[in-house]
Amino acid sequence: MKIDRLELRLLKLPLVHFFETSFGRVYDKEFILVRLDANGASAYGECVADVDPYYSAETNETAWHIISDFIAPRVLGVSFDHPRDVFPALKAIRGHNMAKAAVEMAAWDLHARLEGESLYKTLGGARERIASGVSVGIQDSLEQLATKIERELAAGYRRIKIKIKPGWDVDAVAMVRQRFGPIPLMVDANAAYTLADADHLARLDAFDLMMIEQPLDYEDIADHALLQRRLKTPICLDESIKSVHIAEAAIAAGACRIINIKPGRVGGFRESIRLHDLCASHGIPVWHGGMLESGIGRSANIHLSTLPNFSLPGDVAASKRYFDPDVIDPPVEVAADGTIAVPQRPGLGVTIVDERVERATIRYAAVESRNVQI
Ligand code: OSB
Ligand code: MG
Repeated sequence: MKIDRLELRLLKLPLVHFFETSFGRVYDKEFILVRLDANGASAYGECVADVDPYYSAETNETAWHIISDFIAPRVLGVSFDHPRDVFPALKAIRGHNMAKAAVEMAAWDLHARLEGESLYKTLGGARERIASGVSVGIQDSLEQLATKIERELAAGYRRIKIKIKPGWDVDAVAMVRQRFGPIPLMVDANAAYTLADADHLARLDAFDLMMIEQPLDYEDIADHALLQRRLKTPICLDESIKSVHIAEAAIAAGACRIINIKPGRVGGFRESIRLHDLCASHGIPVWHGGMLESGIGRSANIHLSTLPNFSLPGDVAASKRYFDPDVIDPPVEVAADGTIAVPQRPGLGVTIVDERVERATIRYAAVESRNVQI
């Protein structure tokens, strides 16, 4: 496929409920949507960068800059035999995995559409339904947290994750266990602690959690290895796993027993598949993370979650928890058994409502190959 047009949009959608992590509270979702055109088909990739550099160093502004000034000239007018060739073609650009992933994932969608095949098949997945879990943010009170969890359990979700931070951790977990009993439960600290908190974090061992996600700094593999030795609860790394190479080091160091995969964090589907395979070869289970994606990014996550080592429920939940309406119609829905059906039509296999995309667009640019000098 020869990519002959790249379009960028910055979209802003209000969130149904605010979402709070250890690094702050958000009320809206602003994200870049990439569209690629080739051979008469068009395809989409959603960038998971945010307004601010709190989850990772990238932001929407940096991603816009890197995609327009450095990635577009390396893909426009270029014939790719397969989308797995896109990430290597961007090797000269250091970092900026979220920007790279948005374009690379659009190339996978494009390839799958041109082949007339559902994306999960192109990615090498097999299952037709995926297990869905939810990530419940920090609330204003424990009572509010209990109300939210009650609603998610009633909807059928297969596991509950709660966000924690110093001052909202052991008491919150104790409340959930006391109110809801032995449900599949885990916590995510988004790097809010240091090794000096090890004794405090070890108090969580009493609650039989599935895992504790990213307790320490995003750069800190060595301290996670020390902490894992002091905890019975498995550590799952998120922010720290910025590449397959870092994952190898983290596994070798014993820094985690589980890894969460977000394609945006590692540079797209190709690298996510490599990470998935690496984890499988070490007996490390993986699950699919979420970044409050719209239905477009969410459906990409659903497709990747069909690979065999995604053996734990992911943070891939129904559209209506986030956006009303979503930019796809029908939205992503969760069945009463806590599973989501994998779209079977070519590519992402969802219907994007152009008029909703248009209405949410706050910035737009398009580049065509004939205008570009490489
Ligand atoms: O750490 O997994 C995280 C959302 C934004 C940034 C980081 C994270 C999250 C979530 C939400 O936990 C997952 C989702 O429901 O999309
Ligand atoms: Mg996380």
